[in-house]
Amino acid sequence: MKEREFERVVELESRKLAREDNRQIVIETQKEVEKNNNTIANLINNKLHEHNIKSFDIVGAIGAGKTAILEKITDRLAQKFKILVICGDITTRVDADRIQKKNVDTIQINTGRECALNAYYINKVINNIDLCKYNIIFIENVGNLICPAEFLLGMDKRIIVVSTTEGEWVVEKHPLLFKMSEIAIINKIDLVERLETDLDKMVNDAKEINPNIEVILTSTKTDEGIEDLIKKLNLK
Ligand SMILES: Nc1nc2c(ncn2[C@@H]2O[C@H](COP(=O)(O)OP(=O)(O)OP(=O)(O)O)[C@@H](O)[C@H]2O)c(=O)[nH]1
Ligand SMILES: [Mg+2]
Repeated sequence: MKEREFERVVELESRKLAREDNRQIVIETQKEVEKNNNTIANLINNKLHEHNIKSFDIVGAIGAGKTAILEKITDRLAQKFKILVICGDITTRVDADRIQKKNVDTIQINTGRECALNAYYINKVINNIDLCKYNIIFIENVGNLICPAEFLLGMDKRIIVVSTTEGEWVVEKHPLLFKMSEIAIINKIDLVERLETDLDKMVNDAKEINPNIEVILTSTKTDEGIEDLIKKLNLK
């Protein structure tokens, strides 16, 4: 799609997405938001492909270790690739500051009352940066296992992160995001004996919900699984 046409469609879609009125309209708009969100997400994805950028949307429970995993993988990849990390958080830029220490560019998006990033936010970022500077984009979504399911962000792959501390039922309780993800990370496996979490159940549940999902067990404390995760990103 030509640059100007792209801008026009996104502008139109974005305006619809931003519309908010009374409660009745909000409900109607939420459906509209989902529809238009995916249109914008597709446009974002096309634009990233035009620039040969590989992209990943990391979702997961609060405190499951999304930022810790990003710190580990950017630390290993920063010498070889030009990386941008976009972090979503309600109010702070704590996560972006942590990742920036690994010598990669970061952008923090504060969502205020919203419990997930959406394609509209990401589109704003994409339109304001020089995409030629990057070959990988990671997005860390706001920590929760429900809202991000509604909003695709135009990334190539979605990675879901849960950890042993959330208990062995966390996968079966949140099937939608596991269905929508290509890679599932079960983090904090260094704690599994102490917590007596049934790791096999978590792995089996993920596979049952989505037989195509790659499940990787990691610990950012012992580095177990981190190299395996990097291989599965298929970056070459
Ligand atoms: N034991 C253990 N602790 C971990 C591991 N990974 C992360 N943590 C700890 O878990 C806490 C939360 O980690 P974060 O990386 O901030 O988690 P997050 O998912 O980014 O959290 P939010 O962005 O707030 O949702 C920190 O205290 C980390 O040190 C792990 O593999 N093992
Ligand atoms: Mg984080």
